[in-house]
Amino acid sequence: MKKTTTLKSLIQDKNTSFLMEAHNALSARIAQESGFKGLWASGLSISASLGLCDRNEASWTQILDIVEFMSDHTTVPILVDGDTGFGNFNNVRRLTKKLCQRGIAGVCLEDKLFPKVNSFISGGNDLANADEFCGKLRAAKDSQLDDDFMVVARVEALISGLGMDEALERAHKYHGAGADAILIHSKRKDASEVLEFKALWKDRCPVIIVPTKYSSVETNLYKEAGISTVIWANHSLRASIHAMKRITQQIQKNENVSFIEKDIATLEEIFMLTGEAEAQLAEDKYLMPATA
Ligand code: SPV
Ligand code: MG
Repeated sequence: MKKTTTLKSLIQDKNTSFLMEAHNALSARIAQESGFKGLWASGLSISASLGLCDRNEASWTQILDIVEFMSDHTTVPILVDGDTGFGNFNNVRRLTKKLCQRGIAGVCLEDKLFPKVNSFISGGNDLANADEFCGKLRAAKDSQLDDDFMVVARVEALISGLGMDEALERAHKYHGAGADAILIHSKRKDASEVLEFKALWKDRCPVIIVPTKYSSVETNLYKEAGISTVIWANHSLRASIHAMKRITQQIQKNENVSFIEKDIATLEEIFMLTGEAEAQLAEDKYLMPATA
C-alpha cells in the first residue's frame, strides 16, 4: 500500500492509532522497528537536534532534506509537522508538492503566524486570521500530488487561551476548507479540554491529539472517546538527550569506556540500522561485474 494510503487509513480508522516522533533517519528507523505504524516528523525535535529553537530557524528546505532521509529509511508513513507552512498560501503550495515528491504521506499546518514559536513557550502564540489559514489549507489540498495525501489542520485556540467556542469555530472552518483531520492542541495537565472538544466535535472528521503536557492520562480514555490518532511528539529526542548526557558524563568522569559497554548500542546494532548487510550483498553483485 502507498504510504499516503496507509496514513489515511491510520487516521480514518475507528481504532485509535499512534504516531511516534522521529527527528532523523535513525530515530525514524528505530521507531518503525519498535512497531509503530506511522511517524511524526516533529518540528521541535528536528530543530532541537540541529541545535535550533522551535521558531522556524531552520529553513523549510532544510526540514525537507531531513524528512526525505527519514522517508528513504523507512516504509511506514510520515506526517510532517509543517508549522505554519513557512509563509503564505504560496509557500504552502510549494511545500506540499515537495513533500509529496519526497515520499511524505501528510502535512500538519497550524494556525499561528510565521515565524511560529513552540506552543509550550509563553508569548508568541498569536493566531492567524482563520480565513487566511483556510486559504492555506485549500492551497495544500489543491497542490497535493497524491489523492490520499493528508492535510491536517492544527487548532491553536486553546493554547492561545481563546476558549472552546473559538476552537470549534476554527475547526469547522478548517474542515470546510478541506482539512482531512483536526489536531486539537492543549497545554493543560489533564485531557479535559481535548476530550471536551472531541465530544462537541463528534465525528465530523478525525481528531488528533498530542499528549505532551497531559502525559499521565490513561490512553484508554482516548480510545473510548474515539480519538483518531495520538502523537507521542518528542519522546525519542528526550530519551536520547538523557542517554547521551548520562554516558558522556560517565566517560568524562572515569576516563574509561569499558564499564559502559553494556549500556550502549553495539556496532552491530548500528550496522543493522543502516543496512550494512544489504550493501555488502550489493557489493558482491555490482562491484566487480562479470566480464563477458
Ligand atoms: C512538535 O512536535 O514540533 C509539535 C508538537 O508541534 S508540540 O511541540 O507539542 O507543539
Ligand atoms: Mg511543532
